[in-house]
Amino acid sequence: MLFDAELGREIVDLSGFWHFRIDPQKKGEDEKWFEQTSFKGWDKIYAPASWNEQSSEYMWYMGTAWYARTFYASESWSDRLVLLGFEGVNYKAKVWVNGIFVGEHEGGFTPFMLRVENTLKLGERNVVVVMVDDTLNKKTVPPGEGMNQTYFDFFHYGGINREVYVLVVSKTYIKDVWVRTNIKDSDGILDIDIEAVSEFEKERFCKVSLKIFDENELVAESRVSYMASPHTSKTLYQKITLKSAKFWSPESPYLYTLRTSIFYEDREIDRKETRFGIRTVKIENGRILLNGRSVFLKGCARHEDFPILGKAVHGAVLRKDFGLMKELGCNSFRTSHYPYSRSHLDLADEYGFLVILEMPTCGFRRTIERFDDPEIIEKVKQMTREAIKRDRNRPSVIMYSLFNEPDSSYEDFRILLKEVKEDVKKTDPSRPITFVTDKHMSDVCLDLADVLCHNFYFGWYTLSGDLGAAEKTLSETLDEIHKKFPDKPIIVTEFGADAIEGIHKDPPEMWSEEYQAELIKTYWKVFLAKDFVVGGHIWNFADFRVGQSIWRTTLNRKGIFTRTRDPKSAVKVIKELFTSTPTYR
Ligand code: BDP
Repeated sequence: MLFDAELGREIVDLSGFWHFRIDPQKKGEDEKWFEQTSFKGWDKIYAPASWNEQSSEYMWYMGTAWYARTFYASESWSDRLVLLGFEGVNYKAKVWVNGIFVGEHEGGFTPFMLRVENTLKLGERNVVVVMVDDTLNKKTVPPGEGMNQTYFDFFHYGGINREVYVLVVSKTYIKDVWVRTNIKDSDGILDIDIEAVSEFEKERFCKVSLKIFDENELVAESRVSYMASPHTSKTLYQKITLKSAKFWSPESPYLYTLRTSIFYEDREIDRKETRFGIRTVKIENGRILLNGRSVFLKGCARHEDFPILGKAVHGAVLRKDFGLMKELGCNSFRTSHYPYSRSHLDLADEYGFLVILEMPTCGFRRTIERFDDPEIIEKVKQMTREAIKRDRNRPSVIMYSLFNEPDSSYEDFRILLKEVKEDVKKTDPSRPITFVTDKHMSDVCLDLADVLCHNFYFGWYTLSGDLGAAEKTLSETLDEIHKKFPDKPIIVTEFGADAIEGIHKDPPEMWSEEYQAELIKTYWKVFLAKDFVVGGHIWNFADFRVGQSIWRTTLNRKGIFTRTRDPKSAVKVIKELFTSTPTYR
């Protein structure tokens, strides 16, 4: 693992086998397991990957588990800052280096970084210990009460699910780069914020250089100087115009790279690379406009889920999935129901997908949460902020979905939604926001969304087995919503049916491959007949693992592919539907 963004910096990847020990009685902290240097008697587990499917012993384990490993800290790291980066630990993490507590984090799908240089022994092996706690409760995001009592419909995989690494940077370094893009005639207009942190004890006069490369060569550059004060962070702003720029779109996902460097006494002391694409997204007259053209979103909502790996979907699987989506004629997906990994979204930028970035805020029911609870509000804001900060440079991300199927038919949900929306507008005012509803006409929060996103299961959970009635009700419901909000575009963010591979019925019956294909065809026909419907996402791309219940046979089987990506009958039908539906309408 080497993130493009970190090229040019020193990075140590901590992927591999970690010492591992579950702690059902939660005694590890009292017994100071974090001070251990020998891990005899501990098991082994691979990270990044969830612990559950790596051994039958851990399959249904929910609780505290400890990870430990060593890494070598080079002597050349003296007088530098050392950061320990975690891309995603589900759900809570507490971290110690050489027995010293260095920080903690809550939320399984967003990254965090901890400063560790003061605890390191240079020229030696150092021990990092991570205590992970994936216990669900009513105040976790998403909430739940047990492995089989979740308020969300996907398996609760625990552990270090995404990469862990050590990043070594200069004491003056670039913490964040944010590139906003705009288009004026044939030019690309870039508004760039550079957040530079300085931890030197003295003031230092630094120069920052910005170089923009297209796919081949340097196309623009600029410089700015500033005084870096001790222990401060400073945001520098630059505006750059790229003459006759190449714009990003699904059919031509053109990416630029911004190389930001800090120079001190003419020596480059830090460098960060940021990829971006130039494109605009606007909601106007009931349409989603990408670079001024009205787009139609075709695709599947998905999950990060794969046998044995759990919630860590490795590069080979991602490559396979993007290839399949392209073949199907998809141009879009939603990161249901949490922000996907960085490499996942890197591919979306490269393959030209239009992504609705969803937050891990699923299962917000009034019976389990008070929507005005300051603790919940703060948690949701923090996770949302972390996700947006990570992904706001991505051209693929065209919209933020702040919740999936909350209890938005109650007025008090507005409190939470409004607060989060206001916060989002501070972190990134440039993108439309939405939330995904299953409440339809009884939803009292739709006015707060820029785009209306609805999930429909007529013909499955209701009007079961009756596709004629499903078609009629779908059509009438969409018309009713449109009548109430004529200026807002509608995306059907979920529709589908479970199909068990190998079950065939003529005429089509529920659970058969034919019924799934017919239902999708029926819905698609309705969408295309209504110009206010600007997209449809099938639920789901692939079968995915869920908890145990009388509702599911180990998997949610609404995938059009099996869990290991074999096609069901619907795939052929969808290919025809999607390839004959143009991206611009
Ligand atoms: C929707 C949920 C999704 C479920 C799906 C289903 O948003 O998480 O997996 O229903 O029941 O309501 O398959």
